[in-house]
Amino acid sequence: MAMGTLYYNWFKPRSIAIRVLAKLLDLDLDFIHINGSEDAGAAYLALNPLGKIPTYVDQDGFVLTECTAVLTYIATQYQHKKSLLGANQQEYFKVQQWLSFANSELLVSMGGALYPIMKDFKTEIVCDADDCARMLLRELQVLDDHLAGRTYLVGESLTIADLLMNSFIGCGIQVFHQSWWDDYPNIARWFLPIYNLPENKAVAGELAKFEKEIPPALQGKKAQRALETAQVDELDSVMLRDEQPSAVLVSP
Ligand SMILES: N[C@@H](CCC(=O)N[C@@H](CS)C(=O)NCC(=O)O)C(=O)O
Repeated sequence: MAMGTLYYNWFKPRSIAIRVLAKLLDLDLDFIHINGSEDAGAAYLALNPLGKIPTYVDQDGFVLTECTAVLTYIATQYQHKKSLLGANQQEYFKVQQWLSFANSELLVSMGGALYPIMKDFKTEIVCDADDCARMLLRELQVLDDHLAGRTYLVGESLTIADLLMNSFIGCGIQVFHQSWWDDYPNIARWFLPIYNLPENKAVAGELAKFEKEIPPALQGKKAQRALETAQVDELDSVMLRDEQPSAVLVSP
């Protein structure tokens, strides 16, 4: 008998880290693919009234929704196999902090910034794309600053916070690869070794590289600097043009 059932969706990032966790812990889970809330049947809605993904059902029938709760629950249940919750109580809560940051800040901004670019994604847009872009860049900077000199988000070993954050950053890097590698060197250095873990690769596959038209606000720091230089040049030439008549006026 399987140790539990994960209702997931191949393409939705909130399911990826749980599947990677199951591999790292060598768990025998059943996996049931759910398309989305719109066509979730009555049986699934009884487990998760919003019809959202993921949902986990333990072997004794205990039902849990919300990806961060599911990750924490499974990691706690099987902590004896591998510790992925931090080395002490403070690290445990730092893990919770980064799970929440990833799920309720970074992924939300990234979704709002990404969906208009990936026009083939059908989804509900819940916030303005420009606001999301601004927030996303601030959050990425916070993450990059935090990861300076660190291998993992919390403490000295891999935790579920790394798994969740890595799956979300992976979604973004596939689209913003032109700028993120350069703009966020600490994220890049942290990202690859975790992405390349065999357990992660088995779930997430090779990192795709989409060539999409990126709006100026998200083109990265180099593009931003080029834009600012162009604006300063333009301003200088306007000022020079404006100065000429007065120079003529005061000349004898
Ligand atoms: N707060 C929930 C959010 C779940 C959620 O929004 N999942 C998305 C997939 S990543 C979903 O179910 N989207 C499909 C839909 O809304 O139809 C969690 O953290 O698990």
